[in-house]
Amino acid sequence: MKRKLTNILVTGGAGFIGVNFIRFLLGEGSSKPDYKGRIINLDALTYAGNAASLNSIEKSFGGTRYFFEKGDIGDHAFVEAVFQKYSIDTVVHFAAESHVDRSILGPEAFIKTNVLGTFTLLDVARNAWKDSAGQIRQDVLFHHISTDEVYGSLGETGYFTETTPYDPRSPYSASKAASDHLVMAYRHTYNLPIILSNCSNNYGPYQFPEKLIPLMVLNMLEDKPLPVYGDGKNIRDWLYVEDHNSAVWTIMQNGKTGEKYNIGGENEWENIKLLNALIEIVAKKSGKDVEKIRSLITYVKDRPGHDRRYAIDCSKLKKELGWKQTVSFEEGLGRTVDWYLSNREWINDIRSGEYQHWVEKNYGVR
Ligand code: NAD
Ligand code: TDX
Repeated sequence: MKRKLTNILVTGGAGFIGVNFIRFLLGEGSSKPDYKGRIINLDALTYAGNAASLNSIEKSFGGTRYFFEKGDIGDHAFVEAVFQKYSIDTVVHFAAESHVDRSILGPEAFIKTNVLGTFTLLDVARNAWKDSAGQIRQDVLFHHISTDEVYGSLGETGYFTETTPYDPRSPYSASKAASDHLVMAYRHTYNLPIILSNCSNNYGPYQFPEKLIPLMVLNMLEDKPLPVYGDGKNIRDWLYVEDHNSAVWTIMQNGKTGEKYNIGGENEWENIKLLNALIEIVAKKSGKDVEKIRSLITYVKDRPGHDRRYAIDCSKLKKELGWKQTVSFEEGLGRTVDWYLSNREWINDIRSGEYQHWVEKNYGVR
């Protein structure tokens, strides 16, 4: 049965990947998908969310194809009302607490949003999507956005595939793993039409400057220390955010209901090597002295339980659905640095709230 995909509820649409997803789907990204329907953005606007990131979308599509609803995914009555108000037929569930360091310092919010919040969304969908005979409709879709971190940590070799057993090791990844299991359980128990995707590290515009790449870019521009955890040899697999979103859209349109797809960059970097590459780019674009920036590198105490290596095998997605990455790391990092260089207002805005207070309390000024 063909999916409707006409009234799409995007949860967490004011956060990094969600903002980029909405811009992409409404034609403001660098590739233009063929989407004619509506987007309903449900976001609690936590420290990580910024509705102003979608000002141009609001201006062009507000009240016709774009709608913003401020609220918590864990609020059953509110989510139910949003489902009814907009006749939601599709959910893309990005909303989460997403930063590993914060989950180590304060895990509770991660359990509330990532586990209980996902449960609430699933349960509202299960009730809202019943047909007149009480059967769950199959022309709808609940797409759950997850992470490669649920698979644990790799040694020097090997890759995560869709059948790698879960082995989460931080409160963040444990909460994401729990949400993945709930999504699968709603498929098996209630026949809810779900799809799950697990992606590697994203980077690009609008990423909150608590994550490695934007934090380092801003600290370089502000002559602040560049804090490298442990020996700097942990490895991540990086993907430009627009490529993640084109994969999600491909899966939503053509993926098989009930399946799980890995999404990755096939682009592994040791943190310290990535940092050195980034220093070269920032120096070139900002006119700062490369050696002066390099002298800011500061090795600091390791993150507790720091996963050593992540690497995604995304061959299922490539072979079955024909997706591929389109933005090279050099190109993507260049675009990202350009964006942070020219969006000072956004940076000041997002840093001004609760987050800065949290950073200062836990790390001292960075
Ligand atoms: P983010 O932290 O930048 O944004 C999260 C958004 O969710 C914010 O706008 C926030 O206000 C909203 N939110 C948080 N709690 C909420 C709640 N209870 N109710 C409603 N809204 C709430 O996160 P991101 O980096 O954009 O990640 C989006 C999703 O992608 C997450 O599910 C994350 O686990 C997953 N993911 C991220 C990456 C990455 O590298 N960033 C990689 C793989 C998967
Ligand atoms: O200051 C830092 N210094 C440092 O060495 C920071 C913030 C990070 N790091 C290291 C830790 C990791 O090895 O850089 C690497 C990347 O760190 P993060 O940007 O915090 O990302 P990570 O922990 O890998 O998780 C990210 O990718 C998977 C996202 O935050 C998750 O939401 C996603 O699920």
